[in-house]
Amino acid sequence: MATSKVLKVVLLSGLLSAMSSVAFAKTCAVSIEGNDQMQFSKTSIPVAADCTEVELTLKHSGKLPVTAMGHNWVLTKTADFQAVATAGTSAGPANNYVPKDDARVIVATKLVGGGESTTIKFPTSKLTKGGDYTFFCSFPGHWSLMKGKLVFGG
Ligand SMILES: [Cu+2]
Repeated sequence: MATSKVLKVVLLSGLLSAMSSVAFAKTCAVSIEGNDQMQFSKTSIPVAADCTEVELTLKHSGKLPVTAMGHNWVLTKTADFQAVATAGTSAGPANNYVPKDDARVIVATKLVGGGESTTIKFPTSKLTKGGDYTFFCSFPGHWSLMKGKLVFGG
């Protein structure tokens, strides 16, 4: 008797969570390329207001190795961007040029070299609609050129 009641509750809550994920979850895929000329293919990445998750793919369309022309994709508030980029240089290649355990880093991919790509997912709950966010490559010397704005729900 008690067991079947528990079972019903478990089944019902499972059904409800399945329904809510169907109704509300929306993964939005975005992609960007980096090349051997130290350039990103985009200076702005729009993310629609109803996206609950972003699936970002960074592709290195060049040929140079990661040690010479590595690219990553790091997202911070625009106000934090320069300080995090500088800290990333200090963090060095062993940390993908991203400061470790730094709360200012919203999300960061690994470094990729020519011909490689990487995909990362992050929830938009980490973002505020209309907030000012900058994405950049934190490889030393790249972030003055390789940067742009991520616009969530703008
Ligand atoms: Cu780069």
